[in-house]
Amino acid sequence: MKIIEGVTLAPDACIAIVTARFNTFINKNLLHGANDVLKRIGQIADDNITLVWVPGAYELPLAVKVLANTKKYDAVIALGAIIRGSTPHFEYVAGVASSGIGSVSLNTEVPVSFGVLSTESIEQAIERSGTKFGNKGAEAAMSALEMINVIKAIKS
Ligand code: INI
Repeated sequence: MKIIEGVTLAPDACIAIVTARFNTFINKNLLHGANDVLKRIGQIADDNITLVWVPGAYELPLAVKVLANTKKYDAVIALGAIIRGSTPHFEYVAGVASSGIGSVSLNTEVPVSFGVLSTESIEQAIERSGTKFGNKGAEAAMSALEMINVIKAIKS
């Protein structure tokens, strides 16, 4: 049996990270987690990482799509935090972000990682951005590293 499994070392990879500015105090910790994993585990040089800031999670899919279509990046990582308020706005932003980001990956065949938190409260977002429950940005970076190698192995 031939088994394809991605490793997480990708020293020659070029990565784009798109980060939403909305809820920056959470997102900067997601970004820190993603960067740490790319450099320390992926062994990716700082020069091979491009960071793009967008206004909010709603804008993530378009930036991710344009980056993926350049074919300059082996993976794109989307980071953001959508925190429920007292109106339905949360649902609209979360829906567009998750379906939009997901469809870019399928349409371009460029691995795209979803490091976007959707939480009921600020506390839940803090817990998932480098405290009690890990760091969604770090998780997304690990997935990107693995998927780069899985897709490369499938295509080779
Ligand atoms: N953007 C977020 O990234 N997170 C949120 O929690 C959020 N909420 O709840 O409003 C949010 N809204 C802004 C949105 O992403 C767009 O930037 C804005 O609507 C302009 O298009």
